[in-house]
Amino acid sequence: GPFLIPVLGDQLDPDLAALRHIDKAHSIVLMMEVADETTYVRHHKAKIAFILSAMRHHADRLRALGWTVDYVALDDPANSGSFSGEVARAIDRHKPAAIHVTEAGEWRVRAMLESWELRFDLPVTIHEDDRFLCTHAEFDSWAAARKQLRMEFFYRDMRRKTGLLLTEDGQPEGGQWNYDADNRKPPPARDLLMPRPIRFQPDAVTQDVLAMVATRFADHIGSLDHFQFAVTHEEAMRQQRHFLDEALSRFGDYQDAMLTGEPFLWHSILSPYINAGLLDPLALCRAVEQRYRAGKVPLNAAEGFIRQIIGWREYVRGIYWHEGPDYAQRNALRATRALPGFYWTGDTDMHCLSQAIGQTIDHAYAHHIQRLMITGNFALLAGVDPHQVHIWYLEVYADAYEWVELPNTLGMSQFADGGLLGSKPYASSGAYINRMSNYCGSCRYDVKQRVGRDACPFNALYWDFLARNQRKLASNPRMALPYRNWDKMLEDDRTAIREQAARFLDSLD
Ligand code: FAD
Ligand code: DLZ
Ligand code: SF4
Repeated sequence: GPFLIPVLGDQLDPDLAALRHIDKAHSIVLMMEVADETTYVRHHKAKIAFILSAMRHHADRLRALGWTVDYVALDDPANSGSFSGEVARAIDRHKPAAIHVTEAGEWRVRAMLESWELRFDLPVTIHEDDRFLCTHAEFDSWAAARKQLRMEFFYRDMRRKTGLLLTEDGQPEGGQWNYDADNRKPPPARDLLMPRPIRFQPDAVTQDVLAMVATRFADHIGSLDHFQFAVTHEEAMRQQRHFLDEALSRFGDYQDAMLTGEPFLWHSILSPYINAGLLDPLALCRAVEQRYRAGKVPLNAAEGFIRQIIGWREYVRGIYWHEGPDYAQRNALRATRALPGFYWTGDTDMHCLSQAIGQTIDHAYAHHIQRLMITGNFALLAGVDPHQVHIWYLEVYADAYEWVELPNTLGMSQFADGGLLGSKPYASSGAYINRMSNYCGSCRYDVKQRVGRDACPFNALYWDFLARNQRKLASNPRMALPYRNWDKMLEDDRTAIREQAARFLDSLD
């Protein structure tokens, strides 16, 4: 019999490990739209539409390359609803001699793939996913040699491994590894000439998917009215070139900036495509380096961007697999509050939150600082159960798969792993938001006040967070300064701040 090659929804790359060195003529590629994957969390409608449309286009691309593709659509009446169920049916149809598959991107699906050999009594080869620079073995040996797993040192190794932005004698370009200190400029005034991502018009395939998603997932979060994602490799490459030409040069400067009504700024909007397999992250980094070498973009932009991909992206993946399936259950600060309802509607007077959540509902997108310092920071300060925060992020972003979302959310943003990813919690009062955005100017709250009816809620919540977690955080040297400031405050002020926070938190439930 032939080889059966299941290709999952985030493996949309014709060069995928399981497809390489295998004889097309004696193989059947199996692609499956299944209910389980669309509902294991209640994904944003646009995320589902993006993935299913990209899968359908990818099947066509593989066929054009000479593969036989067996494609199971979500509304196929015989659809069993799960990967394992569909592989079972495909085995009946094709009587394969063996299965070849590329490793999955999360523990849940990995367990399924590992069960197939026994369950189907067929040889199953699980190929390592080499769309990543750092193998599991390399990460594990890097981690084994260290007490602290700091991204910065991992990143330097990845620079050496790829040769990206190195001089001929192996030194970092410009003399420094990291130019982050140059990348914290507050936003410029909003103007019409700012770059904006390409709006791809849905073709017939995408329109079919949009109609199906609108009815079948009507009760999931999110709007389809603004759907503008690329759904093919060619389209994703157009967005990549657009980013390199229009936005990269100022990516570094404004990486942390936020502006009312401008969801995208100088960000690339490439993560959904990279994660789904439509774009090659290393080729993208080489293109960025080439723009720098050609004198088209400054070093802080090129280095900052490359660090996000070969540094952060590879590092969080390493952490995810290194820490094991129980990582998702961690809750170092023992936070238990339910996620406030406005995370599903954007309906709050806090302008920064309504902006970040509103654009998430519209576009299944928010950039890094919005995820970290607006929605993430608020949940951290309010003491929301990190598992609920994790599920929300996994649902609402088009780029969210557990391997990348979980360490960013649970670790970096909620400090629920006790400080594996970040050496201190990303907690801040309104002052940071006011410095990096123009949000506070259009807010009903006053960012300068700590107590009273008009006080910005982030302020009292920030001090209340510190006070609440003093036992766990005060010994952290990087928290010494804020705790000194808290201890210096007058007793009455401290009491008023904590009462203010308590009243606000009560009003959330
Ligand atoms: P740009 O700002 O243009 O950055 C370029 C690329 O760098 C991104 O496309 C992405 O591939 C990579 N990158 C940047 N930061 C990170 C990071 N911290 N981890 C991994 N890759 C990174 N990213 C996801 O891809 N999926 C997620 O589910 C996800 N969840 C997140 C949750 C939280 C709480 C936080 C704080 C961050 C999360 N990130 C996630 C990281 C980051 O916010 C997104 O990668 C980025 O906003 C995507 O938009 P962009 O393509 O315009 O990125
Ligand atoms: C996220 C997602 C969704 C919404 N739907 C599908 C699907 O119908 N079929 C599929 O193959 N993959 C889907 N995915 C992506 C998978 O959840 C992803 O491949 C797994 O999480 C493994 O990493
Ligand atoms: Fe957000 Fe506070 Fe600024 Fe309002 S005043 S936008 S709540 S930080």
